[in-house]
Amino acid sequence: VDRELVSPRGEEHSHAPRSPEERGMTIQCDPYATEAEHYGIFRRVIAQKNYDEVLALLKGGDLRGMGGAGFPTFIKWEGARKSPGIEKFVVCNADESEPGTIKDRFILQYLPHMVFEGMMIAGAIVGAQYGYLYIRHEYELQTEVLNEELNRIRALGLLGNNIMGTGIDFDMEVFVSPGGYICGEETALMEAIQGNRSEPRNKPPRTVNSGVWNKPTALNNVETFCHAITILGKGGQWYHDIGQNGSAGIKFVGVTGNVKHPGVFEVPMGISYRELIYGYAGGPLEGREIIGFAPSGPSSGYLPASQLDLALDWDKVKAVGSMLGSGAVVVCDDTSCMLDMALVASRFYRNESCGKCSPCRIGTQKLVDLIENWTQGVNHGGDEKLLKDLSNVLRTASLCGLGQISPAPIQSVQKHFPELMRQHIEDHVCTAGICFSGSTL
Ligand code: L3W
Ligand code: SF4
Repeated sequence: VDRELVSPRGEEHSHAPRSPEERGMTIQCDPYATEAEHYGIFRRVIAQKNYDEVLALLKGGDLRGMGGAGFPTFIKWEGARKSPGIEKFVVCNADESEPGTIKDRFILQYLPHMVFEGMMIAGAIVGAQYGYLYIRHEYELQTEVLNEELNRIRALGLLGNNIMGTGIDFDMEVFVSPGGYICGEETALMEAIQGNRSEPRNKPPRTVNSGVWNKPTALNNVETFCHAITILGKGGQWYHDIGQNGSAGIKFVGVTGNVKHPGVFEVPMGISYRELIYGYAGGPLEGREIIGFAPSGPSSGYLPASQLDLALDWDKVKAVGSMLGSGAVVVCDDTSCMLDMALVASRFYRNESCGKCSPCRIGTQKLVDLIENWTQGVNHGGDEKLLKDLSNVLRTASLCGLGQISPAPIQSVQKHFPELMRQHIEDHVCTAGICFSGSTL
C-alpha cells in the first residue's frame, strides 16, 4: 500500500508527493507543452485587456470555488472588480487543512506556474496591485518551490511596476500561515495576514468588498486559480466537454483511507465515486469491504457504500445531503466504525474551534460528550432530541463554517448507519471492535 501521500500531519507534509511521471499520470489541465510558454496567457490578457471576455470564458466553463463551497468564480472576480476602491488584493488560499485534503499540495508542487498565473490574471481583472499566496506552515517544500517560481516570474519581468509597458503594477508574496484549521477560513486567514489573531470575521461585508486590509479582495483556492488557466488556455468548451455524464470540468481529488492506492488523481467531473475508488485508487484492501465514504472529509459527513454510484458533481452530491467540497474522499472499510469516525471528527472540530463564539466553543464539547457516551453504549433519555437541538444551535448560531458544519459527521452516521447506532446503544456491540475497548477515550 502506497501511504506516501496520506500522512495526515507532521513532518511527512514536507515531503513531495510523487511526481505525475512517477505515478504514470498525464496532467490534462496544463495548457502549456513547454516551460518557455508559461505565462503566455497572462501576457496576452494584459496586452489585450479583454477582461469581459475572460470573465465570460470562466462563466461559460462553469468554474467554481474548489476549496469546498463551489461558489462561481466569475461572480467573485466581477464583484471585486466592480467594488469601488483603488487599492485591491488577490489572495490564494493554500492553507489546505480539511482532514483528507491533499490535492492542493500536489498542485503547488507540480503546477505552481498555473496557480501564480491565475492569481496574476485575477489581479489584472479586479485591478489589484498585490497578491498573497497563503500557505500552511507544514508545506515547507512547497513553500520553497513557490518562492523559486516567484523568482522566475520576477526574472521574466512579469512582476513589479508597469508590467510589459501596460501600466499594470502587480507583485506577490508567499505568506506562511501561523497554523491551525481555522486559519484557512477566509476571513480568519485575512486577519492572520494583517498580523492579528486568526479569528473569523462577521460576514457580510463580503471579501469581494472588504477583504484583506478591508480592501476589495479576490480570494480563491489553489485549484480554482489553476483551473482558470486551463479554461483560458484550452477553452471553455474543452473544459466543459471533458466532464462526463452531464457534468462539466475536471477535478483534483485526494483519495485516502482504506484503499490500495491512496493519492491525488485528476479526474473528469461526473464519474462515480465507485469508479474513482475502485478504478483510480485500486479499491479496498484484499478481503475487506467498503462500508462508507466521505466525499469531502468530515465536513461532508459520511455516506454508505450503497451511494458509491453517486456522481462527482456539485449538485448531485448536494442533493443527497452531502457536498463535493474540496474533493477529500475518505474511504472506510469494515475495520472502521462509523460512530468512531464521527467521534474523531467531532474531537477535531472541538480542538480546532477558535473559541470566539459560544455556540461553537461550548457546543462542540457537548457534541464530543454525547458521542463519546454513545460509543460506550451510554444513552441518557432524550439524547437524540438533545443532539437535534444542539445541531440546530451549532448550524444557525455559529459565526463561521467550522461550528456550522460540526454536527455533519454524527448526523450523517445517524441517518445512514442506524443499525450501527442501535448496536452500540442497545446491544453494546461494535462490530469493528473499536468502541468499548477503552482505546477511543
Ligand atoms: C461574493 C456573494 N462572494 C459567498 C464567497 C465567500 C467565499 C466563497 C464561499 O466555505 C466551504 C465550506 C466548508 N458575493 C458571495 C461570495 N461568497 N457569497 O464565496 O463562501 P461560503 O460562505 O459558502 O463558504 P466558505 O466558508 O468560504 C468553505 C468546506 O468549504 N470545506 C472546507 C474545506 C477546507 C479546505 C481546505 O482545507 N483546503 O478546502 C470542506 O469541504 O465546509 O462549505 O469566498 O466569500 N454573494
Ligand atoms: Fe471560532 Fe467556532 Fe465561532 Fe468559527 S464558529 S468563529 S471556529 S468559535
